[in-house]
Parts: sequence; C-alpha cells; structure tokens
Amino acid sequence: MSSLGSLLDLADLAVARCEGVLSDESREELADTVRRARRKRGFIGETLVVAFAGGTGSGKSSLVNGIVGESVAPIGVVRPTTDAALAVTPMRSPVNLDRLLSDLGVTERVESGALESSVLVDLPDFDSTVEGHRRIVEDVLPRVDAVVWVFDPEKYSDRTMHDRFLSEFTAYENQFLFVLNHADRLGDLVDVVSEDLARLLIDDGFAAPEVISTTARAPNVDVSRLVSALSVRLDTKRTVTTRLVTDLRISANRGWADAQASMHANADDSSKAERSAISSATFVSLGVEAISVLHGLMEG
Ligand SMILES: Nc1nc2c(ncn2[C@@H]2O[C@H](COP(=O)(O)OP(=O)(O)O)[C@@H](O)[C@H]2O)c(=O)[nH]1
Ligand SMILES: [Mg+2]
Repeated sequence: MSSLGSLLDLADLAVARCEGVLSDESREELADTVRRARRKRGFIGETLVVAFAGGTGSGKSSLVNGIVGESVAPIGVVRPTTDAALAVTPMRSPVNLDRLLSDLGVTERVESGALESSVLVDLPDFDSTVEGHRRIVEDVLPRVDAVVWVFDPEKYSDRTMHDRFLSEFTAYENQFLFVLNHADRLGDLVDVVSEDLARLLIDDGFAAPEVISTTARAPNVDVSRLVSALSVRLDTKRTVTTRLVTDLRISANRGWADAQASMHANADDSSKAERSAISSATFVSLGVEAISVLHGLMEG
C-alpha cells in the first residue's frame, strides 16, 4: 500500500541515483524537498497524534472517553490510576503505529471504531516531581502533533505548574491546546475562569493561548469544541502533507525530464546513459507513488 513512508524512501533512492545525472543544483533541490518532508511528517503523516497531559483528576481519561464516545480509558474516582500511558488508536490503522507507541512509552493500547485518523494518548498523571513531568513532555513533544493540557477549576492556577513547568515550554505553543475541564461545575463562571486561565498562560509567556472549556462527565458530556479544534489541526496537517507530496511529484517530473535529457546527451557513453536511464525510471516510480499518496490523502 502507498504511504508517505515508502514515498520518502523512494525519494531518497531518487536522490542517490541521480548523482552525476542531474545538475548538483537540481539534485540539492530534490534532497531539500525530501528533508523538509521528513521533518514535517514527524512519525506517521496522515494520522494526528494527540497527547493529553494534566494533573490527577483533571479529566484526561474522561476526555479521551468523551471524544471516542465509549469507555476505553479507566477513570479514577478517588486516587490516581494512570501511571502508564494508554493509547487509543483507530481500528485497523492504515499505518503501523507500533514504533511510535513504543517510543512514546505506551504500554497499553485499545482500539476504537470512533477514531479514523487520530491517536489519543492518555499520559501519566502529572503530579509527581517537576523533573519527571518535564522528561515525559520532552520525550513526547517531538513525536506528537498536539498536546492537550487539561486543567480543572481547583488547580488551574497551580504555581508550580505555571512557573516551573508550562513557562518553560512556550516555544511549543503551536503544538498546545489548553482545556478547562469540569465546565459543568462552573455554571455561569466558566467564561471568567477560562479568561483567568488564559491570563495566567500569557503571564507564563504564551502569546495567544486559547482556552477551550469542556465537560467530560456524564450525563453532561460536551467536548465538541475540543473535537472541532482537533479537526482543524488534522485538516492543517493534511494540507501540509498534501503540499509536500505535491512538491515531490513536481520534483519527480522535473527529475524525469532532466534524466531523459541526460540519457540522450550521453548516448555515446553507455555507462552514463545507463545511469541516466536508471535515474529516469526511479523518477517515474516516485511520480506514480506521489500520485497514489495524494489520492489516499484526498480520500482520507
Ligand atoms: N463534574 C465533572 N467531573 C469530571 C469531569 N471530567 C472528569 N470528571 C471526574 O473527575 C474524576 C477524575 O477523572 P479522570 O478522567 O479519571 O481524570 P484523570 O486523572 O485526569 O485521568 C472522575 O471522577 C471523573 O468522573 C467533568 O467535566 N465534570
Ligand atoms: Mg486518568
């Protein structure tokens, strides 16, 4: 099956095979497109990976359950229950998630029919040492598309959380979503408390933190605003991926034309002509693979 992974592997092969066939400039341009694609793609291109972080009882596990609409993550009634990460993944995921999940330290995995293009990771509760939290977040950040910080009305202003923790991660603002959960308990005060949390986050150094309010406990479950915010992220990720794959397709067309020209120009030099022909064939494969990945993205 076509995937971004095999497309990038093929693109690497094209870069290797066009040495001496394409001009150094064209080859470097192609290599640069491949590098950009690898960087942006993170781990698994088409799937949005979202981690839920926050203190015990803030409602991480309930939010994960609320989003998928079924009870997949254990809910702690009295004491912390989550000291290992749990991942909720789509049924029959089109991409292999094993490596991602093992790198994320996920030991438990459940599948949900409600997910198509997202992986939700319920991280361990953030109540032990600041150092422990920091390590988890630093490990997770390069591997996920978004981290949802979950706050509850009691602890949202916790100084340790803000001063010794969140303020050190302001560079990752684009990756963060801030949620004020337990909105049902706040009634009319929900906007005031959301604004207060946004103000604290600005004090931490975030430029424009948007706070999304949610209720994750039955019978009033309302996680719709969070789901919309995540869908926007998924669309953005698809758009970025589509642009990168399109760039690769254009490079493949150009590379093929240059390799063909080189083949004709070197008709008298059989070894050069052969190298050009191999390079040309690799560009054909790359172009076909890119088109197939683009189709997949449009269907997804
Ligand atoms: N009233 C109310 N209770 C909630 C909400 N979200 C979670 N809870 C309750 O808070 C407790 C802790 O929730 P849990 O999801 O286990 O929190 P976690 O430790 O962050 O995973 C449970 O008793 C939940 O039923 C909410 O939005 N409103
Ligand atoms: Mg939990």
